[in-house]
Amino acid sequence: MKTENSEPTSAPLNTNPFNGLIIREREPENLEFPFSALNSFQTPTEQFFVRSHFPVPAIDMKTWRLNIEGLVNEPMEIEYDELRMMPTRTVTMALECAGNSRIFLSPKVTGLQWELGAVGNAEWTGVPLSEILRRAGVKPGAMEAVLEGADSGEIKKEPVSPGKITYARSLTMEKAMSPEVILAYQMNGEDLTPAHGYPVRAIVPGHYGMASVKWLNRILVIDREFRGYFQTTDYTLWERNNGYPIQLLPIREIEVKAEIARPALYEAVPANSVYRMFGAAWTGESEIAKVEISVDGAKTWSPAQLLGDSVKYAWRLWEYHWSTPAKCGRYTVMARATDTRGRTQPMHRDNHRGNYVITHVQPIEVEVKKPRNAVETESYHI
Ligand SMILES: Nc1nc2c(c(=O)[nH]1)N[C@H]1C(S)=C(S)[C@@H](COP(=O)(O)O)O[C@H]1N2
Ligand SMILES: [Mo]
Repeated sequence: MKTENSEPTSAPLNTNPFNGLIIREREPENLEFPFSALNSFQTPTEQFFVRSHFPVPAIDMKTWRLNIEGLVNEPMEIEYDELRMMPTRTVTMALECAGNSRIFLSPKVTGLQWELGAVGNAEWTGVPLSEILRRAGVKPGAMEAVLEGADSGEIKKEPVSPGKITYARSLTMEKAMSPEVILAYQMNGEDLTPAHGYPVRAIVPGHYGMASVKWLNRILVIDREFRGYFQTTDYTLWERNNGYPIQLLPIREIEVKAEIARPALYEAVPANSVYRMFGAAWTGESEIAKVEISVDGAKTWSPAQLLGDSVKYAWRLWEYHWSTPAKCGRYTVMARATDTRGRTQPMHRDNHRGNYVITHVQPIEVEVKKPRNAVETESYHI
């Protein structure tokens, strides 16, 4: 077996050489990973998607401090050098934006029109948040820890913000104290880049990307539910009972999902040959149990092979050798993941999810064609 950072068993054959990112928005910069270029367990930093609501904040490292305040015995100001001397932990985590795959929704919904690539899997190193909270001493009655970034601005598109706001999200005390939640200063073994939150960002494994606050400069412990814009006005879902909305809740945990990197949408696939389908699957507080493939419009499903070892919170690469039909034409392929808690991706979109948490099985249409040399041979005989 292989270690968590090794490459898949067999090297992908039909690798897309494209190495850059797709622009979804110029300012603030929002960039997508071209998912069909997926080629490794760990997403290289330069290919990791970027999701920012405001411009990258200017940070002066001479005056930068991480402030721990609120319901704590000892409020603290931690300098960057101090933080780097504290006990460390490294986690590999699939970070997916809650709006990933939005472009597939019909009718179209508002928000950045992400395809498959608002997700990446990187190795993050930093200090466990629990370590810092323990040092500060959380007082009885503490309910949530608010993580605040240094970036701010006004959201002028719907839903508009109440004037200028700062990016902030809260964690329940239970999640904040979980050992996997870290304040990361390194990504893939190097210091964070400005786009990914330099000097320090939260990494919240198991939750959608919005929880992993970048450019972190304040942690506020509070005795109630945080009601900030990014978890009341935006990034929320209605909890329902028999279809009736009960209460508006912040989006938190990741749902199980598989994505197909190859074939890409409308890719020309050679007829009557073996095509290596390839992709990744991930889930929330659980692990991937299986990925299944259908090449006949969801009538039958066959197991894909899971590659490497399972690493909790990271994605799992998979492959499937598809014996393509002899008959040319349009075919539909699908991938469906199930996790060890028994949750499986739904076949259809639940519209109550609005413009977030897009995990229903995506049909990918491909064009099965005669291999090029076969076509050439034929025309030679004419
Ligand atoms: N301070 C701050 N943190 C933030 C955001 C932001 O706009 N500001 N965007 C969040 C969202 S919605 C996502 S999906 C992830 C994206 O992280 P990345 O840009 O490193 O991929 O960062 C999260 N943390
Ligand atoms: Mo996001």
